[in-house]
Amino acid sequence: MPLLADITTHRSICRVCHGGCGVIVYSDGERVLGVKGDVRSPISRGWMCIKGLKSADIANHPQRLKTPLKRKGQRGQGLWQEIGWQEALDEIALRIDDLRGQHGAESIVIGQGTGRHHYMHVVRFANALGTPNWYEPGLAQCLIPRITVSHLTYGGLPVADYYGQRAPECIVFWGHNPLVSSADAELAPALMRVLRNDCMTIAIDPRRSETARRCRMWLPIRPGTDAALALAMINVIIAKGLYDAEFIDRHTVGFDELRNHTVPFTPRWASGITRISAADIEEAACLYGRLRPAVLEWGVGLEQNSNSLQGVRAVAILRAITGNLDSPGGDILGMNVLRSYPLLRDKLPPEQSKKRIGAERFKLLGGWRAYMPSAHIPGVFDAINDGVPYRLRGLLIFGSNPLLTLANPKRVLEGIKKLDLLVVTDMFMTPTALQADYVLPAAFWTEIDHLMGVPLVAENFVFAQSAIVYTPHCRQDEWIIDELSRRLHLPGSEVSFKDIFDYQLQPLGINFAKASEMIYICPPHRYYKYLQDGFRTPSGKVELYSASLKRMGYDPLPSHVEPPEGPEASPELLDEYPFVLITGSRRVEFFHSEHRQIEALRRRRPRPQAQLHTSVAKARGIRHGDEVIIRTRRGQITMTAEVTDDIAPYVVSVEHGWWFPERLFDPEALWQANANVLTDDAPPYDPAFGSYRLRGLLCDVRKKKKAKKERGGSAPLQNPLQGHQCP
Ligand SMILES: Nc1nc2c(c(=O)[nH]1)N[C@H]1C(S)=C(S)[C@@H](COP(=O)(O)OP(=O)(O)OC[C@H]3O[C@@H](n4cnc5c(=O)[nH]c(N)nc54)[C@H](O)[C@@H]3O)O[C@H]1N2
Ligand SMILES: Nc1nc2c(c(=O)[nH]1)N[C@H]1C(S)=C(S)[C@@H](COP(=O)(O)OP(=O)(O)OC[C@H]3O[C@@H](n4cnc5c(=O)[nH]c(N)nc54)[C@H](O)[C@@H]3O)O[C@H]1N2
Ligand code: SF4
Ligand SMILES: [Mo]
Repeated sequence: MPLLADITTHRSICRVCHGGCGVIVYSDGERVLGVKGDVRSPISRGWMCIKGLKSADIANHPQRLKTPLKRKGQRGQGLWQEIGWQEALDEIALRIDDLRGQHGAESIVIGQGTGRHHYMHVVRFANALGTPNWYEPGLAQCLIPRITVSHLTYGGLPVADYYGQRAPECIVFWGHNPLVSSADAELAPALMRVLRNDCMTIAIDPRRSETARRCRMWLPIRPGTDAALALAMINVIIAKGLYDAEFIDRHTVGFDELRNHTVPFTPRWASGITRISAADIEEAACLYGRLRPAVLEWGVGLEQNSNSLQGVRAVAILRAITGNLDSPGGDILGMNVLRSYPLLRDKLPPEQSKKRIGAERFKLLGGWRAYMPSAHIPGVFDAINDGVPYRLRGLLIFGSNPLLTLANPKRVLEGIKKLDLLVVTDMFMTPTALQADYVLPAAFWTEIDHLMGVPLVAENFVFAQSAIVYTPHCRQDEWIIDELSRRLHLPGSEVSFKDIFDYQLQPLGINFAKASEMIYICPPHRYYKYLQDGFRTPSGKVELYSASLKRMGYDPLPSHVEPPEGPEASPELLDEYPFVLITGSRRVEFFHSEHRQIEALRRRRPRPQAQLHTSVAKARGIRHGDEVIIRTRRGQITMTAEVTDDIAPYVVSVEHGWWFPERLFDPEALWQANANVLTDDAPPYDPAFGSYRLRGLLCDVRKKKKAKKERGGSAPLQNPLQGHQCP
């Protein structure tokens, strides 16, 4: 028990999720003893979510990896030799060098996880190493469509202005649940403050999510049909003259084309597709069109389907025609106050870029117009498994758990077994790390030096933190990358990640040491930047009609495409799979596949849950808390039923990321409740991003029967998709 006199306090930034909440950390110099919210944070103002509050439990968890490990037995057997850092890094560097010499740098894939502190450093490493093949489980399925479309349409990613003098009059939450997700450092507490005002709020979501429950209007959309709804809202806004004529006249191109294009897309047309009544569509469009300033908050619900480009484009255009861009209390364009991360793109030779898996086909994911060119994940696993178009042999993973977070994880495992080299850096032994040749213990947020732009990508503010406790055994990912780079004599290896922090801070006239003293750096926001600078698009205007997309062979104006597996496109499947499946709606206790071993969090949510509507439960004889089997054409999993009225009556929503640390060595446990057994990594993909389908698929749900009762079957169910009429 440390004496009170030995306890020190530090101010820092939580990064259990994408991060950003201000924290006071109590420590005895060796361990984190506890945390609480920092009231001085300009955004979180003392608030923290339950995961962040349990940071000490995570930091000090007995199952944290404590030393580098080298595999002794078969992959997945869990027989390890403990080795030192020098030995591990020397051996890994040699193995990388061998692969590079024998098969080319492109044979080594770099995998990483969502929006962590080391994100850009990993991309830099791939470029320096000369491999075009890096990936992240989000990207085409998360944020890259929103970022890319925003750049194509208005030259930057807009974020909600919850921080200025003026509050929004209207907020639309589109496939987004920020009260739970605090996604991309757009933190829930800022939104909570705004919601206390009397503003109009509309949620477009198949579930009445935590955020939707706080909204005045809930539009339970059929998953994967967002483009149709957005097109109809554009139609109404134009037909009723609710657009910002002056803004359109002065700052946009292609309005006439847009107007002509959207004439057929009436609320009545969209109603049949989205299963939202025409009256509700019209009302939502009128509210969003009339109230200014308005914010349109969008989430990953728009992207995890095979129409991600045009769905996101249609929604993006709504912002532009209503003149809400970069206005106080509206959707503001990023200030990008940090100098952009030196990614060493010029070190990747053009002949190597050409070898990027999927680049030619998915131009906005991997081609030269891509925001941050990366490889197409299903293609990567084809290349590992089948050697097509060439064999990928090494995989270095920094903070990701692909056996839980990628679609078709059984194929991922098959591929992993074939690799010559798998290195996983993680804080815990995960199912993925269990397959590795080397496992390296990663540092937790209290143990790292870090600089972040907030919100991610837009970077209106800068937060900085320095390590509070240095653990002797764990290392920050950036340090590991620097050490490998030096051993491999890679370009840029003379620069350390901390030098890069100083470089990024130059425009602010401070260095990292100063920034981490200040912690929160919040320059005033400049609104209406386009009046002076124009929009950062080829025409300098908002491109409602995108000539760039047309040149690349994509539709210059958005359109609806039916989800390829669904009640309209594949009615022949409805007898067997009568429901629409969505996966991965966030839960506040867990970040993706993390935290199942953190007792205080797991106790709050001990079992994986599937949400289904009361009417479905009744017809299937399912009660709240029953075990249910959810099946798609690709496989089945078991979860606990959460029966609710807060979901469209034909939708089943399953949690993602579930594994059981207490059953790490049971091979069946990995598939038991793994949502991605149900999802689809097969074509068709989004034509520009290659997005695959994690939401909007067909499924069935049945009560799991005890062996004896199995014969009885369940009551015949009236198909909730056929015959569902809009009011
Ligand atoms: N079915 C379905 N699948 C999905 C989604 C969905 O909605 N539905 N969502 C997708 C999306 S949007 C995303 S972004 C991905 C996320 O996919 P991943 O990024 O693979 O998700 P995590 O489970 O968070 O994996 C992160 C791993 O990194 C470890 N870790 C945490 N911090 C650090 C660190 O600082 N360094 C290192 N080295 N390791 C660390 C954690 O212990 C964990 O094992 O999942 C995707 N998968
Ligand atoms: N606690 C916690 N926070 C997280 C994460 C986490 O795992 N846990 N993950 C982080 C990551 S990487 C991401 S990408 C963000 C995601 O953050 P969000 O985008 O806010 O969150 P989700 O809950 O994935 O999805 C939002 C909503 O989309 C709805 N939805 C599903 N399909 C559709 C559809 O077809 N159309 C529409 N309109 N809505 C649909 C779901 O019901 C859900 O309520 O969260 C981040 N924050
Ligand atoms: S929302 Fe994210 S940053 Fe804030 S306390 Fe929770 S985990 Fe930490
Ligand atoms: Mo994500």
